Amino acid sequence: MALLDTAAPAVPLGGPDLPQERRLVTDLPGPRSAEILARKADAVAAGVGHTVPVAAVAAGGGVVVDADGNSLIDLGSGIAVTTVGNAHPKVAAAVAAQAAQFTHTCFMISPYESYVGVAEALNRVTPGDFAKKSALFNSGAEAVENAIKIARKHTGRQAVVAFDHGYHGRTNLTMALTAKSMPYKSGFGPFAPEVYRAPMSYPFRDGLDGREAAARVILQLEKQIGADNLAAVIIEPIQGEGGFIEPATGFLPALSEWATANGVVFILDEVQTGFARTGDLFAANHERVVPDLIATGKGIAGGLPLAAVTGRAEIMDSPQSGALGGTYAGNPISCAAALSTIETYEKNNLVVRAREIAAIIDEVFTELGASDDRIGDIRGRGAMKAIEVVHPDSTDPNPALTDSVAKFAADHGVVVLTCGTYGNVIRFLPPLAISDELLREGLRVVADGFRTNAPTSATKESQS
Ligand code: PLZ
Repeated sequence: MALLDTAAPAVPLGGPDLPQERRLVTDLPGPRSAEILARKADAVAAGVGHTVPVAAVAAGGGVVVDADGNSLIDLGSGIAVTTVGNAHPKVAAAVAAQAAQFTHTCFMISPYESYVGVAEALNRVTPGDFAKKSALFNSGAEAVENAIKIARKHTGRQAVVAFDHGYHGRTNLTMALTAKSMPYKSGFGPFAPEVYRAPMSYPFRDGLDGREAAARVILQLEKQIGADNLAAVIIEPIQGEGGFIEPATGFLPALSEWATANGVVFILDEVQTGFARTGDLFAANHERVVPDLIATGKGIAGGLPLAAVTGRAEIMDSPQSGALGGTYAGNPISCAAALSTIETYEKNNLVVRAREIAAIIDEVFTELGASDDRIGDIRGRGAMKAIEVVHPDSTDPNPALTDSVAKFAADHGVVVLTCGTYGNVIRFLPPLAISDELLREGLRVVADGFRTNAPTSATKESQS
């Protein structure tokens, strides 16, 4: 009721025509957001957290606008989802048109063309020059689960290997694949059996080159599981929730070669890295790694829920008819959104935009990193970059400073996300629709967060 009182700011339409500015008209949260968040606390289960204390009413380009009329710079894209830009006009139009046509039939009851079109597009744009097939699902976790199901059916084997720091979802099997206990797994066992964990290549912390790190993994797989028992290896080419860990060059190709030589299905989880995010359409392309199966989601449909498994036709066809699917899997509205989203990546050559964004992030943080020894590592590719925050003159994780900087950014109208096993990584996932100016402004606020939180003894000589 209070939301309708006369002081309510007019709710703007989203999309790129929103004023592209950081504008705070209240402290955060403002009164309307505070009221909605109070209702959330009463009505929504405590397990469903939130990062920024604002209630969104519109978003587009590089901003999120809240219920009080505050306009925040978006450096998170709703966790790497609105890569083409929030409420992108082509996506919004495709959604509206499809919603007016039909909203659902269930693809398993009466199929429709847009699902087939999305499968054809995925078969064409994913890595690998061979016959492929796809199946669509509702979420990244569901895609990952199905990739494992397909690999097990194809190989007749059960064991699956995932990696330290890996994140694959919140369902039972994907919790088992996910490394981090708090908050994702704690109290939710027992977890799915026959899931094994191998050491990730983490150059900042292990000092190994790609071949050495792969040899360490392979020895473990051969000795502890046995290749003959192993259905699949699943890995994120750059880890997302685990800390934007980019394995050393050569690690992924070596694992992929070993898997192929041993009849193990090599699965890339590109739910977070996929669709132009890393400056390639898929992160696998960077080292020309070709997975047998690839799981995609997030950026696939401009914000509509959709995910997919795509891969070698003979593997994808292993499960019997009726074995894959779901009531909503490949919903027609999501498929319409995906078709215009994928077309936008290709027509607008958005991989190039992701690389431009990387250059700006590098410019700002290489300078800051040179003068602040709490910035341990700057890594990632394209519009998927991160800073690992440490205690001065060490590699000891510094989650307290990480949280302070993220809070400073939010208080000053910039949405940034944190991640990492040790909670000490600030990640940047801006929409590719953000302007250079807004990106620079957002990054400057984050940099100010480091300066504001700097005990003078903790920083090197300031340059300016
Ligand atoms: N695989 C690599 O990054 C989702 C999770 C946010 P869903 N990452 C964001 C949270 O706290 O729930 C993700 C991912 C990778 C799988 C998933 C799971 O995708 O669409 O969230 O199920």
